[in-house]
Amino acid sequence: MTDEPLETPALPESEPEPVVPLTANAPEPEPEPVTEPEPEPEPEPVTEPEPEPEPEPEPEPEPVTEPEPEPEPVAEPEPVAEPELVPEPEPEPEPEPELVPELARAPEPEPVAPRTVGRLIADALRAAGVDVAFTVPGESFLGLLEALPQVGIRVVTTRHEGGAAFMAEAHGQLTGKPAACLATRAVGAANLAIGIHTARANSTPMFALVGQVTRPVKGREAFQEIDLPGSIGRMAKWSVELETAGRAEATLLEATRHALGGRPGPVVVALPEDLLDELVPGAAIEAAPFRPARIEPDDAAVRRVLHLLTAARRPVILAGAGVLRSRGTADLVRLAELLEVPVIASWRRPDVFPNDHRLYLGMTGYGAADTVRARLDDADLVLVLGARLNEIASFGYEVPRRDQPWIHVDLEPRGVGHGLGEPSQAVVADARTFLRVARRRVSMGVLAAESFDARRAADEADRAAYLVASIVTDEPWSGPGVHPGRVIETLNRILPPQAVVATDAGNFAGWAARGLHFRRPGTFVGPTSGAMGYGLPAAIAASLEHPGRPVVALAGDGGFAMTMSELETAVREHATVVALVFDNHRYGTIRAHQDRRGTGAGESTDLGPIDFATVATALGAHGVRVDDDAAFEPALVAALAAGTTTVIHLPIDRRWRSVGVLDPA
Ligand SMILES: Cc1ncc(C[n+]2csc(CCOP(=O)(O)OP(=O)(O)O)c2C)c(N)n1
Ligand SMILES: [Mg+2]
Repeated sequence: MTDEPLETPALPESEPEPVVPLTANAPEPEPEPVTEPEPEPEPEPVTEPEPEPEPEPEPEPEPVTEPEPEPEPVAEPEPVAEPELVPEPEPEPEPEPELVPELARAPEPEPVAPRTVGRLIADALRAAGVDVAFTVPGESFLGLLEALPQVGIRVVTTRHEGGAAFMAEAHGQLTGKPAACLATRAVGAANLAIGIHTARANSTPMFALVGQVTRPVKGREAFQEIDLPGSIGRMAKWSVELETAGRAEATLLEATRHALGGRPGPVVVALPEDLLDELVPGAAIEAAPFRPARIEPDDAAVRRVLHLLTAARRPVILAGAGVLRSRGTADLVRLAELLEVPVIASWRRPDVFPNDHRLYLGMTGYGAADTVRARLDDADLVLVLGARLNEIASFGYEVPRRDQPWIHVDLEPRGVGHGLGEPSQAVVADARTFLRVARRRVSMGVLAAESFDARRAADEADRAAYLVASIVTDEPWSGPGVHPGRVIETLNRILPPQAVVATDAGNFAGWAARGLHFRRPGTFVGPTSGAMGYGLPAAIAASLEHPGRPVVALAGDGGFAMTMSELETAVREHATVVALVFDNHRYGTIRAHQDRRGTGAGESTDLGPIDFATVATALGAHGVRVDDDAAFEPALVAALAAGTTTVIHLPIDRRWRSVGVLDPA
């Protein structure tokens, strides 16, 4: 329902052949305004086919009814012997659905005058692009809950507010459009907290709406009363408690601006119960649909970035969520090709660049192939594009090194004070606008064939080394249980390119981080907060957003058990998720930390068995246990075809410590 016609790139067809590098004397192009095309009408929803497992994903049949099909943006690696100075002819860049202008097109609800504050808030949410809300209901916000369906917002009831918040976060991460999660007073708010933190870490727009005690009892230690803005509100990007009906409209507009504007994030709005049923007198001020600005970079800054990039010997681009949110992947692919600069994905953003592209060199963070850090260390320039450089993504704030030249292009570039050295250049821009301006500039450059050829040869060698380092199947091991790497290899073979994967947190995720391949943007969701319990709810949200697409959740036994009651939500809402539970009967990540410390191994990290297949069937889903590698593929194929939610329980040899590390004991 959010997928839209794809935008054509700004570059003219007759663009001069790409040339590298730019020189200081490169002709000045006429500045072209980077204006977004007017939003087009939303297409009719497209019914997607039932997922059909594709045993042979290559060559890919283009799924005809899939709204995002597009040619793979990049051809297969070219023969090394070909002394091409210029990359292959420019394909139509992968068109990507515009996500934000849609906000301006949300169907206007019928005006109601007078309307309740609850209805006014529902109208404001709808105008902000919210089309789904996740909740455990409470008596404190019924006046809002009842109004949501009236304005066309789907309400999904969950089993725990943590699940609701994770689902809203995943929806926002996947689509760029905010979802809402609703909870009651202190108790519901406390349960929402993990999702608010996750949305903050992921820069995901989200509305967390929390019912508050009535105004007459406020401050009197009322039932489930806490200072909401002062507690969970402080985990959010912005928070507020509504005090009067007269302020409701302006406050919701302000909340929208904070959720979507600049670096997006979650907002918490506390709603006194008695306020929601008050009538708002007179004609309502029409909520101005909010559309985050495309922030165009300073032209001189872009030129300087390009000069630095082309003058460097071993540059690399580190790309993050900003590229995904601005739908800039196709532009990134083209710029990388034009400049022959390889791309590394920031942690938990593996879908930011097609992983089968010859210039893709892996993902940072937990589970990274050894070559990833080595290549970044070897770079004489790192262009950090739309990535926040958090602790995990930056290998403990060691990439970029303090003595390493780097450039930060971001809506809110990092200043000093985050443990990183100062960037050589900081550019305030959204990733896609930056990439488009840069691409136009590059087309004006002057060719230096030697430099281009040298880069291409180095890139081919780097790619070959990365491919070897990202193999996750080659340990000599024969059981018991399944080999996590072989599970990943099977997923690579079976899942079609439009499949969405959601991951939980834990050591099991290392195999996927290193070995699972993504070919299209918008096909992965994960918590950069490292929050356990995320995988299943996130997958449910993805399946509700993309009905008919294969959606796979990856989780450990610890994380899955935290939110597995949401299986009933999945069944009730007709989500079709395939949940893989990697079961080692322990909090394996923490056990690995204990082993590294050399003390207290096993203390508090051992868990008892859970029969996850039986749990699944008890909650109305399908469940199957797979005890060896041979049984996994048929189980996966059957689950993808089942048209319902299925849990595949995968017992894991407890000797696995983490990806590639098998305990000899
Ligand atoms: C909500 C939450 N609580 C605690 C942690 C700390 N933690 C990180 S990984 C982990 C264990 C994960 O266990 P499991 O899901 O079984 O995956 P495994 O590491 O065994 O593969 C824990 C407890 C966390 N990240 N999130
Ligand atoms: Mg475990």
